[in-house]
Amino acid sequence: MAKPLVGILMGSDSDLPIMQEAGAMLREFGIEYEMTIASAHRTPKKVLEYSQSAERRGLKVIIAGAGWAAHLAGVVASQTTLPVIGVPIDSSALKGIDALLSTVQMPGGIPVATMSLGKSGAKNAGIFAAQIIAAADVKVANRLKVFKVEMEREVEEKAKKLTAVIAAEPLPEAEHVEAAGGAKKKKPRRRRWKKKPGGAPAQGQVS
Ligand code: C2R
Repeated sequence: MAKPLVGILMGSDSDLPIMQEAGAMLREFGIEYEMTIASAHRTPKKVLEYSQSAERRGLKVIIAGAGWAAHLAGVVASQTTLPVIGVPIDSSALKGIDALLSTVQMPGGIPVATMSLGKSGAKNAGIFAAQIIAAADVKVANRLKVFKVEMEREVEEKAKKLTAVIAAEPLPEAEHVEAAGGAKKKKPRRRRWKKKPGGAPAQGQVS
């Protein structure tokens, strides 16, 4: 088996249902990866060891996902020059706004490429890692191109289906007209009462 090129870290096993989306994308592009749990808060020594040895072990990109006060990606980025992709996870009572801000708001000098919250963020992290690797790997670059074309085709198929559904099902307004026996009848216009000429002037009116 080839050496892993991407390391996926997560702060807790509770992050796995989200972070496995990143792994799924890497598999789609044929990129070897490794996955483990490490926490800057709970296992700081492991995080330091992992990020300091990552480049030596052949990793090209690190993806770090964490919820709550998510310091994991930032701490990893402080220990390596490899690109670090952060995935904020919406696992807290604040629905991830805490993780988003603590992942994205890195001080100058220590960048973390922060993805969107949750599953789509983890999926994008996998794609983004593949894009970094594709800069020096034609095979991965070609797979990414195919992925984009397929995505476009899927959306076009959905659009065609939607057009067919709309054509087959009349809109509620049209149904209403049909049920009434044809075209909708116009409501008769109410005539406005006109004052007779020479009638009593209204109160306050100057004659
Ligand atoms: P538990 O479910 O284990 O209580 O973890 C994890 O990523 C998880 O989303 C709750 C949340 O704590 C997060 N966590 C961090 C870090 N370590 C764990 N944000 C860290 O180092 O930043």
